[in-house]
Amino acid sequence: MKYLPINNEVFTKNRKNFVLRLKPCSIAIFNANDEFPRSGDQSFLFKQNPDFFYLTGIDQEQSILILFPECPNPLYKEVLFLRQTNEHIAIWEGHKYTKEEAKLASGIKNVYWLSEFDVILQTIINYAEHIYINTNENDRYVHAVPYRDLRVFESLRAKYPLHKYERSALILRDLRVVKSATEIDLTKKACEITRDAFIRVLKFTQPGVTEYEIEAEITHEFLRQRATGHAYNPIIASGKNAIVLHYVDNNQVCKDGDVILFDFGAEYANYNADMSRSVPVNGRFTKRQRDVYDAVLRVMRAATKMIVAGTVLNDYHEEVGKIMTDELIGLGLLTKHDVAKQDPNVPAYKKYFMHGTSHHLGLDVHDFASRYKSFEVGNILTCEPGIYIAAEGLGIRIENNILITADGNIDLMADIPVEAEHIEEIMNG
Ligand SMILES: [Mn+2]
Repeated sequence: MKYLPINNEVFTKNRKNFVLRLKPCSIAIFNANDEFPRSGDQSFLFKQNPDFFYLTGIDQEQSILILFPECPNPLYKEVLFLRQTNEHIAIWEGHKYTKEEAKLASGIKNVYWLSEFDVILQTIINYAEHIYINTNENDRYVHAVPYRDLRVFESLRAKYPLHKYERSALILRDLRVVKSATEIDLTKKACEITRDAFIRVLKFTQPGVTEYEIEAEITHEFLRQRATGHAYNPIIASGKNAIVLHYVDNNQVCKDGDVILFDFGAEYANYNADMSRSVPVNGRFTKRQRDVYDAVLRVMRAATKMIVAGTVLNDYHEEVGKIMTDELIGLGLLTKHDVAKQDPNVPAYKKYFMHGTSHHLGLDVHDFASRYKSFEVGNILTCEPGIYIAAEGLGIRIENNILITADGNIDLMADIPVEAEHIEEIMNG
């Protein structure tokens, strides 16, 4: 891992909060993510399962966690299983956790090698009534490939058909959405690295540079500051490419007179930043670009004010839609007549602003949370309005990350340049 060690108290507390919500007489089993094949004998760079990391701080493949708070044998109330390393693995793959290191990283006292898992599980599982399994319940994604927790569930159900199976995801959905002080600090760190990469890019950008050269600058800044890498595939979309919402080709030349839309963020210690900015290639917005830019910024400012405890996501999106509608009328993109005759299910503004304004952010970039529960203190949300005008080859999005506090909210990206003049000043400095 490139990131610095994290105090294990946060993971110990997460496990404590999790087991408090289990039904009586329950055992919960969690698996690390699979290693995914890339080609030949290669795997993709390992990425830990976010729930597994949340509960253990262990960032290594083939690891298993058992939580059984009422286990009659006190040795097995909290057990971590790890892949046993050896000289061969050390030489070919490098360092893996020792038991001592894993104890220190996770705060779990009982650490065993993976080879002991089946025997230990068999000695305790029949004293439990419920077995909690960690299914991936993200409501925006359907997994075509059965992941490790699902495969373990199939084999457990075959061996232990009469236990009652339960869903860990319901508990984690409510826990993970409220961020602890440590999680907030790690997210802030990801935001700081992202800020530095953006400032670097502002100084680098000029007519004739390519989108991939800009991407390389960002990656350079991320890695030199201990980020694992990008939180998601970075979008470096100049001119009309900004109309493609998930443009990741990043292979065009940035032209004089165009605006570039950036959407990138660093991943630090598995926590993510998610930032968007839109800047003029030549360092000066045209009048029209500036008008659209300022409209998006006003919408972002107004929307940010609504990101407070008690707000419901759907109502919020509806309100932002109204504000955006007024701005689009101001820009001459919509008329009052268009709005008067609009289908309420597909409001007219959607032609120019087709995505949502906010999502939760955390161990997942689109973090796991209920869409129907109102915002709470400790939530981190993005705020990312945009206006995309295909006919003008212009797309502008601005996105900051907002932490909800007891007395309002804190913009975790408040120190990242966002005013048009400030951006122009840095680009021409
Ligand atoms: Mn986002």
